[in-house]
Amino acid sequence: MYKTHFTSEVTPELDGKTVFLAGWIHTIRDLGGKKFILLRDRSGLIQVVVSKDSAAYNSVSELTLESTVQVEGIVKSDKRAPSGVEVHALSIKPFSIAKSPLPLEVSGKVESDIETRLKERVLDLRRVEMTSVLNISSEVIRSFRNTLYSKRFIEVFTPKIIASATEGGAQLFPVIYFGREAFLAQSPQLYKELLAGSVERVFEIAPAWRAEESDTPYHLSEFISMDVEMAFADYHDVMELLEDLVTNMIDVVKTHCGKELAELKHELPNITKPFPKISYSEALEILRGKGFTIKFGDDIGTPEARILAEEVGTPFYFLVEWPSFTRPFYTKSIDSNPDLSESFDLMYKWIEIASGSTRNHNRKVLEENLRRKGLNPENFEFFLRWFDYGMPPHAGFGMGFARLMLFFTGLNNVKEAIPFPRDKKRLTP
Ligand code: AMO
Repeated sequence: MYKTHFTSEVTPELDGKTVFLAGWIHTIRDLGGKKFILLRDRSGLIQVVVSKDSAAYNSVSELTLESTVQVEGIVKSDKRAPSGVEVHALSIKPFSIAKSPLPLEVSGKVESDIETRLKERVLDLRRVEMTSVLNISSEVIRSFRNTLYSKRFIEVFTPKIIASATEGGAQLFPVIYFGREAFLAQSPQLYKELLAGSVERVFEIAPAWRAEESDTPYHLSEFISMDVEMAFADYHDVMELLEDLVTNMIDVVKTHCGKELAELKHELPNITKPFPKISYSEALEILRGKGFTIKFGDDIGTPEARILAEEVGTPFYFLVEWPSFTRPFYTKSIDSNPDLSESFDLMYKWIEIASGSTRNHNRKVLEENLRRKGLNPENFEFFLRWFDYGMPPHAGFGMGFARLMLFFTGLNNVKEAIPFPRDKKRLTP
């Protein structure tokens, strides 16, 4: 056992007790014959005092910033210490002495650009800000799972090596599968639908791959997709579910991550349900009123979404009922107006963080939609044949985890929000 406590667990009540701590040398100062070490672990920092007459004193001289050590020491409650408590070292055992100087400063404010930070990522992840981002990420995922479990969803896993495109063909990564062409999944779409056709309510948190050519603050070539699929439900039902998921996450992060939000100097706004809904057609009207030339079927890009976000005035809103031909083949059209679909995007300001729809559960219509998109229904037989055997009406959505984290952390770039981003030019670390 290397440690008896995390540094955050060392409280004044432990005064006089011996503890074993393990972590990294955050800073060292030499003051009047005593050395003061700030020892860091994932939970925070604690001051370790090493006096000249202690056995630990000699081992301190070789310690560099970011070296890993075990400290055995006695807890002393002391109002002058940064956390009201400090540890007087009995012995310090180094595990790994870090090279000096460091390629990236871990303590203090980092002025490095994002390229350097991603290159020196493991040091960057040790910074208090990035540790906060990772802690918040974990709480967001925990909340997502808990809300879904409470609504009788089960967590599933779908194949990531697949035979055909689901979201439109251009962005697939091919792989060679025993001499045959296959692809990395862009989405669990078809498999989550089939699972909902068996067990009604499923979710998956898993990577998805898109060969994204463009380098934007919102695109990764590998991203974590939070997918939900629900039988006997339509797009209104899953939008309501999405509202519950997001507002519960906000409550959880506010309750459990106060320290992390403070480290990031980020405040979460109060969000109320339901989120505003703007139909695609209304959005066109608003944008035309603001001088945009935009016709039915055009995408709503970032400049347009910025205007809409301003108009709505709340961080989250839904853009609903997109033109049918702009959505994937599995999307259901509105019965009374087939040019439009039962679909939505959840927007955080100008960023699309989730998209979903009611799905089509009629085989004939699915085949027609595939043909209309220039795709061969025969290649989708592995999916379509199950629509002959009692597919329920169903709906669902996919949410981009890194984009969602922009809201929870106040960061501006998805590459900062996840530990090891993949993009066109980045395959390591
Ligand atoms: P869509 O293609 O809109 O829908 O993707 C769903 C969500 O995934 C996120 N996302 C990305 N995040 C980072 N980098 C990318 N390159 C990237 N591409 C997408 C976005 C987006 O809203 N099968 C449907 C979902 C469904 O209908 O259930 C789908 O994949 O936040």
